[in-house]
Order: sequence, then C-alpha cells, then structure tokens
Amino acid sequence: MQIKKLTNTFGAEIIDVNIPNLTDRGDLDTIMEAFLAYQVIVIRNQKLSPVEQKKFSEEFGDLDIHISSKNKHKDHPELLILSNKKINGEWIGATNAGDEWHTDTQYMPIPSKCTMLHALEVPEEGGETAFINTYAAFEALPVSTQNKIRDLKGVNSWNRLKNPRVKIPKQHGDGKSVYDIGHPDVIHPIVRSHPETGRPALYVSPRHTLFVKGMPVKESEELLQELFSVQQNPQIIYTHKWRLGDVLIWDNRCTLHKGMGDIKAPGIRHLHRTLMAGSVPV
Ligand SMILES: O=C(O)CCC(=O)C(=O)O
Repeated sequence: MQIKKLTNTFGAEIIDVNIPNLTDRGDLDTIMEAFLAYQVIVIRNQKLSPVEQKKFSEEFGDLDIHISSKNKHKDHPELLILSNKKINGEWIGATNAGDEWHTDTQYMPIPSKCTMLHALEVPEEGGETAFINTYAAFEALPVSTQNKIRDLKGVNSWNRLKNPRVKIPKQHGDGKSVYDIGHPDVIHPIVRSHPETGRPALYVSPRHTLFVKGMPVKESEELLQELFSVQQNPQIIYTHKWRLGDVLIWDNRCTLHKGMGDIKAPGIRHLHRTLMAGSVPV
C-alpha cells in the first residue's frame, strides 16, 4: 500500500489496496492512522458492492441511518444514493444534497464520525467535492478570537427553512416535507476537541449553525461570518476531482465539505454513501 499527500496540510490518496481483500490488521491500522493524520483519504480503484462497502465502513464505526426517508438504496437503507441520474423521469438519488459548506449530521445530538462516498460513475467535468481543514481554521484565528469562542456554543439545525444563508434544492420544492419535520435543533461547542487526536477544530458551518447561543442575533451573525471566512480561505481547502472507483472517507470532526455541483451534461455522477457513528462533541 502506498500513501501520498494531496495537499501540504491535509488529504491523502492510498493506492495498491483491494478493500475486499483487506484482512491484515496491520493494513487496516495503517488506513485508520492515515485517516486520523490526513482527515480526508481516498482509496483509488475500488469496485465495492453495497455489502462490501458496508463491511469496510464498519471498520470506522457503526453505521448511521440518514434522517431523510428519501434517496436510500432500496435493499440497503444504510446506503444513501447521490446521483444526477433519472429513471422513468424520476431522480434516483440526491442531486445536490451537500451544496453548502457543512459537516455531516451536525444537527444531531451525536453527530457522525465520518462519511464514505464510493464513486460508481463519474462525469468528465464538474461534480467535485471540496473540503476545509477545520483544525487549520482554528489555528488561523487570532489568539484573542480563539479565547473568545473557546467556551461558546452553536445552535445547529437540519431545517433549511430556518436558515436564511441557504437555499432549498430544486428537487425538494418548498422544502417543507424534507426540512420542516420537527427535528429539534441541537447545541454543540463552537470549538470541539477531536476525541482521538485531542486537537481543537472550529465546529461551525454555514449550512447548520443558525446562531451562537445566548448572543444577540446581529452580533452572532457577525461572529459566525468572521469564522466562516477564515474557514473558506483557499489555502486550507482541498477540492476532490472524482475518479471512477474512488472510495473517499472524511472525518466530520475536523473538516467541512461541500458538493460543488456543475456537472457538465451529459455527465453522470453516481455515488454510494455511508455514514459512521460518532460521539457527543466536547
Ligand atoms: O455531493 C457531494 O459532493 C457532497 C456530498 C455531501 O455533502 C455528503 O455526502 O454529505
């Protein structure tokens, strides 16, 4: 197995591995170490069945099931389909679910540890997924801001209708049946300490963090915008151009991500997604 860095600060690709044949504990441990060290890893050239993807996903943690009843694989509800394919005029998966910067399931009391996407079809152009290193975002803040936010909490929501920063994807009409489903908002620290590395990461996102708990609305939005702009510094962003067979895994505790869309017709992007259970952010 070979591991090569994708940027100076984070992201790595792993080659010369066949996931279904990975039985050696040492090889699996090397992959887990790379995941913690590089935050986003991509294992190239795989062809996993749903059962094989679920089995490999379980090396990272128990499988979470997505909150939405839509876009699930019909035989494997733990697999979500991300696809711009239509069959008989119907979309068969989520077309642009992750179109705003976010970290997965930040709206849950126990957000997911990591996410895995497996590329089964990829377009010639477009459909990239971009990542922010949120350890680096925290480190880039002035010490005075780090101290100011260290004990603050964010209120995080699944409901796009409550968040004026984001739009409702066209696929979901007015969005009520998908987002306005009474799922309670949750409170998490704005700076979270990674449970395995102990490093602090900036845990806010434009998609899910509505406001800072206990702060007047205007002041809260100004502070969040300041934090978002530090996160969105191109120097701490890696944009992944998909290759057929990629198995990409990212750590939701120390990264944000966003689907860049803009798939050039007639390109098809078809991915299978699994989500692995995490712990309460502290
Ligand atoms: O479609 C993408 O590129 C991003 C998908 C995403 O945001 C997710 O799976 O959580």
